[in-house]
Amino acid sequence: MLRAQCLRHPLEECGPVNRSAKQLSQTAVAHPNIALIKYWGKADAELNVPAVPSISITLDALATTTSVSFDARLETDSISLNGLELDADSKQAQRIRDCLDQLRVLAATTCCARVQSHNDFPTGAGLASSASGFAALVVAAAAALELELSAADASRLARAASASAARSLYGGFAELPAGQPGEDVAAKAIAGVEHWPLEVVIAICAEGPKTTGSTQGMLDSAATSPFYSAWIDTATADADAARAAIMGRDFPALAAVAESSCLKMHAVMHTTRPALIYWNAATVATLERIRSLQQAGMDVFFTMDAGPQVKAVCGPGHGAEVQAALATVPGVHRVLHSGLGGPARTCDPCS
Ligand code: 2P0
Repeated sequence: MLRAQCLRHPLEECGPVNRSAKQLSQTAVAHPNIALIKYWGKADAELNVPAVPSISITLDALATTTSVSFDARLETDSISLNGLELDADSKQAQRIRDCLDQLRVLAATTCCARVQSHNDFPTGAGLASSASGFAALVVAAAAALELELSAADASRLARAASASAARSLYGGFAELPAGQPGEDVAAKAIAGVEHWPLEVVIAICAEGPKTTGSTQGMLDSAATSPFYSAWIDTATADADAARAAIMGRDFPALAAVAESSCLKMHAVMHTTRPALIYWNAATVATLERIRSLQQAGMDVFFTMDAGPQVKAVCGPGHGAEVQAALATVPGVHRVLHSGLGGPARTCDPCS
């Protein structure tokens, strides 16, 4: 990995030699995405290349807003998340610095940055905060450095930091292909929000951060789950079926393949050693309630990630009824309702 570690600059120049701004700042907003076909497993752990294709929808009701200022007077990168300064030695801070380093190489600068990021939803609880976080970071930092990156280039940089972030560069429906070791893959758009305005209801089944992060969890799964090879072998067919269902707006077909992808991933998680069990009692009760809604003819299906929250994907216009039904499930703390969101973008002012 190329590095351009940050330095304090005596001449207070921040950027390529043809610019002399003391401070370059931009703010960006990005939304989390929910995978309908799940990413779990790496073809290349160092370059963070996924071993399976994944397909997602981007949510409009949740957002990360990130401001990045490259400042010649700084001696180190300074990073705050939800108003708290990150410990410079933490893995999270290192991951953010690595991502900034990639952008510094492209801009031929070694200036340090001040990063201030805020999520308007629970962080690290299976609501894809790393996806929206790294998408917003890449877009804000690239704009601050006046880099004109294509969405695919920004997606590649976000993927190197956190693979699910590659998908949050796009609104609506997005796909991140599987790659070979060393392959610098990017996500791409499949369809926009207007193609099929699905709704998502999120049942918050626990508020705290998760016990095992996805990055370590999926490495453990590859090393220990006897189901991992079957997971890899069936992923491409699942992605093909989901893509066709999305293009044809075939809700039952999408529901069948998305629930299967989710449950296969959790079967791999459950058979990992040590076992990755992200569900709690409210998670299971919510699944049962969604099954009842399906039996009553409602267009709804479930998906779950590396956390206890259940995401109910609903046909257009069905979200409010599903929200009311899930709000009364025992153990559910609260219920969020979202439409599909737009791409990661710069914003000034950001509401
Ligand atoms: C997904 N997850 O497709 C799956 C489903 C969690 C379960 O993408 O190691 O935080 O940073 O690439 O992106 C979470 O994985 O992992 C994830 P890294 P990331 O949404």
